[in-house]
Amino acid sequence: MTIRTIATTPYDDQKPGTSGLRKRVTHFQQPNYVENFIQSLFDSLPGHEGQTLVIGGDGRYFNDTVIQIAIRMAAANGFGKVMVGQGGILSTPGASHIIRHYAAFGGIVLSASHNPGGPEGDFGIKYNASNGGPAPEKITNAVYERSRQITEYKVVDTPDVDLSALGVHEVAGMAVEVIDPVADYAALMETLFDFDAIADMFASGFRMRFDAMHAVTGPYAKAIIEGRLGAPEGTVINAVPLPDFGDGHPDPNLVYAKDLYDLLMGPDAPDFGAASDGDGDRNLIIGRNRFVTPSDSLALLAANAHLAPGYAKGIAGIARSMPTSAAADRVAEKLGIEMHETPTGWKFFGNLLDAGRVTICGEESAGTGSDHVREKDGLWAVLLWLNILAARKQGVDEIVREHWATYGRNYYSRHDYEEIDTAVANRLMDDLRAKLPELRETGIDGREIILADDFSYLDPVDGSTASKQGVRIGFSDGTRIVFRLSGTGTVGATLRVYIERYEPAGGAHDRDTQEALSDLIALADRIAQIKARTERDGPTVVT
Ligand code: VG1
Ligand code: CO
Repeated sequence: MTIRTIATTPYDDQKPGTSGLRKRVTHFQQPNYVENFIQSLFDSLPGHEGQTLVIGGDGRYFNDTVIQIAIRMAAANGFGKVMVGQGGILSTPGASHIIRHYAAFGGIVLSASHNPGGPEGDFGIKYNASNGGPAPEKITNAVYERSRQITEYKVVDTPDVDLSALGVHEVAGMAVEVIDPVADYAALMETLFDFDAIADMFASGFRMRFDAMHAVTGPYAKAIIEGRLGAPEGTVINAVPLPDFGDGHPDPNLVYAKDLYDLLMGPDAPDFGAASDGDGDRNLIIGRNRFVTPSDSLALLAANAHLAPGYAKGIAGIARSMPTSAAADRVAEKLGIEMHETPTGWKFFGNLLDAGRVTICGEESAGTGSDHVREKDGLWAVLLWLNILAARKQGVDEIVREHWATYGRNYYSRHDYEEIDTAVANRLMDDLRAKLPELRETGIDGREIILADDFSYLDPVDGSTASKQGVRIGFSDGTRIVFRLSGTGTVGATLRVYIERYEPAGGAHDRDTQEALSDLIALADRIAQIKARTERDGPTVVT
């Protein structure tokens, strides 16, 4: 089989963001756009010859096309073997586990995560390294540099591989193994959690709804929750991954999973509700009459993890992204374990996890995970919750209230202004940065500001740094406002404003979140002049 070398010209916009290269499908469909990026990636991975590459995706539109391209290019570039999920399916945490379990060189995950799919939607390509985690910036920067100079790519001329059935194929001398996307992952979950206790809970009438949002978690949740744990059929809804996610927006938040929220707040609410996103790494947790904010969920999972067999020995430490609330910090303090604050994006947790310094990590954007893989893991969070509910024999609401009574409550909300003009967004952030010295000096409304900076991170494991990771303004009572621009959007800019207020143990923990934060929301607008500059009345998404 001859390897063909095809001439190409570079694109100047192949810079991976918070989580891979993410663009409109139509953008990816430009001539050689996919090939350029994949070749730039392979060119930036010394030592890949003869090694195993894992490939899979969340089933969105264009997945099938890109998987075949990636297989042909992997063969031409000298990989020894490709492992690909049946039907092209692998969740992000599932792919992370496969890479680790089979000691693969790395993996390509095709997903734009929570962004909408379909021909008019978004597409994305992520690369995960041999530890199973998202490529660190060292690699993504190299890929970007390479993509600006690329002149040719390599490919073999072979027919499409049939991904519909399990088995091994050969593509130009390279083995392509089509694997069950769920089996290894389900087995891993069984080592971490007390499946018998959870199954008993379902057998005694515990009711749950899991909304897979027509995305990748469907087959995983069906096999584990209904299959192994014996929840009644119909517990998992929207379980078949569709190329356009059933025309939905697979982002498990209070806007796009509103039906689930309404069900859990309604008269016939089940005990527990959960959802996951496009690629299966996020989770939404709602108890009967109790929405659990992701930041609280991180703190609660860390505080109760020892109730699950996989964490019975306790956890080494916790890490959270900077905009995530400080609720988890209080748990770490009480447990006397390490606590780390990292920039947004799972790639920053990898070194801490590899070094064994932290066991549980989380982000306010509904991502939680542990050292079992190197990605956030939606279903893992749901199963840990179920394990905790089974062990404590209490409802979600009761557990959350007890947590606040012990640690205090961090009222928390994120306000997103989506698809705003990029120039306006950049100016807003620049002006905000320029204002910081003055704010530190004078405070605001007579309140002392103890922190006003643009977050920089020094990785304690490898000494790498990341700067300009978000403007934070903090007050002495634990109140904090954070401003940053999204790195996952594909149209214009998205401004994220994160607002947090701490109410100590014994304080008023029953207030409505938006009401409890209303003065800070107004203050954020005054400091950054958001409404005036964006010409918007308010945020497009409130979580
Ligand atoms: C968002 C979230 C971040 C998350 C990232 C990827 O990034 O804020 O916490 O890690 O999405 O999640 P940004 O830059 O738009 O704020 V996913 O589920 O897209 O892999
Ligand atoms: Co995701």
